[in-house]
Amino acid sequence: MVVARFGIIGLSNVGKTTLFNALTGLEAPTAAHPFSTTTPNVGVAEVPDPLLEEAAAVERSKKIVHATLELLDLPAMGGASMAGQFLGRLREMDGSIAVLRAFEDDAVPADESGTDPVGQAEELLLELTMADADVFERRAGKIVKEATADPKKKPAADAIAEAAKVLSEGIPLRAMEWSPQALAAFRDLAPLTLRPTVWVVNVDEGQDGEAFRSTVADVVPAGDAVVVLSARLEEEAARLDPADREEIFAELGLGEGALAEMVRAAYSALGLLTFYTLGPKEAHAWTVRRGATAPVAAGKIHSDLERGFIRAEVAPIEKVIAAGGWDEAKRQGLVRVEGKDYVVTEGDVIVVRFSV
Ligand SMILES: Nc1nc2c(ncn2[C@@H]2O[C@H](COP(=O)(O)OP(=O)(O)OP(=O)(O)O)[C@@H](O)[C@H]2O)c(=O)[nH]1
Ligand SMILES: [Mg+2]
Repeated sequence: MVVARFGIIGLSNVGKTTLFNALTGLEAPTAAHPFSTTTPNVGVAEVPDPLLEEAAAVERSKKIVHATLELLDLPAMGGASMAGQFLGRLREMDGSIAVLRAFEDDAVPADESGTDPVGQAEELLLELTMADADVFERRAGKIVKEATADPKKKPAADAIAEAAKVLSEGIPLRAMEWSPQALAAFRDLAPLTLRPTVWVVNVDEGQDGEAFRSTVADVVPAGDAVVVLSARLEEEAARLDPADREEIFAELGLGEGALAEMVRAAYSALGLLTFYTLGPKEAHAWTVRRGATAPVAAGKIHSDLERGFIRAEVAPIEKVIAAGGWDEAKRQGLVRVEGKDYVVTEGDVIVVRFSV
């Protein structure tokens, strides 16, 4: 099982813990005063997945198994509390979810963050970049010396020195192209600015924040995803029965809800995709790296399926749902037979034929 781990970061009182609660269904304390989170909250989010639920309904699956995301809700950045230890925890994550406050609320002081998401994005980026610069400069100092005695270390030393220079100019590492050798040299240093980041603009219920998608995207490294949502609305919705939640989102014109979009962006930022197995016992969402072949995907389900892989029957989940189930999709000729070189695509439903 691929586990995707994300750290939730942001300035104080922007709604980090509220978003964490919305995603995990937990009830970690949130408060209207700044710096309310002093130790990290840890939780697991089920990936909201309307297609999985629809497919389970047509197959009458007894159980639904969602893909998951591990989340770490950190104390605010920008304060002394964020120095050191918590950045270390963030370095252990695969990616970051950065919360930017756009909502205005007199009851929730905005002294630490303001309500301009663009300025906050710039501030956070700079803080992470400076933290990396520190680590890289220290390492560069040592490894450049080591390389004079051991020429094998020269390429790594050059790459780290170059990265230290880039960082000290305020440029996050993912804004530049690096060779595979350079990236390998950086790995031990776990740079924060190489982590894929999803930027979440936290608006008030009913506030139109669509314009922030492009204004935030303009100041963050190209390719970072920007999502607009109301953390408080999502937190309230997460406490409801799924059927009521759907109805409320439909009434508000929010479709599947912004959390689903946010989590998909997080998955895609890590280069992960979702495929499915469906049956009367369970409807199951699985996670693999983009580019994984059918046998590798089969191995996520069970190692026997990878070892004894013969072929896979494959159909897109939307078509399976539209046909009214897997058997009907097969009768309609919508199911393809794929061999061991087949590269799995997002939304594939797979039946593995194997023998061991
Ligand atoms: N009006 C409004 N209030 C919100 C929204 N999201 C969060 N809040 C409120 O803002 C306050 C701070 O939320 P938290 O989730 O504790 O914020 P945080 O970023 O975790 O704060 P620290 O841990 O102190 O840095 C709480 O009172 C929330 O209810 C929103 O979308 N709209
Ligand atoms: Mg908090």
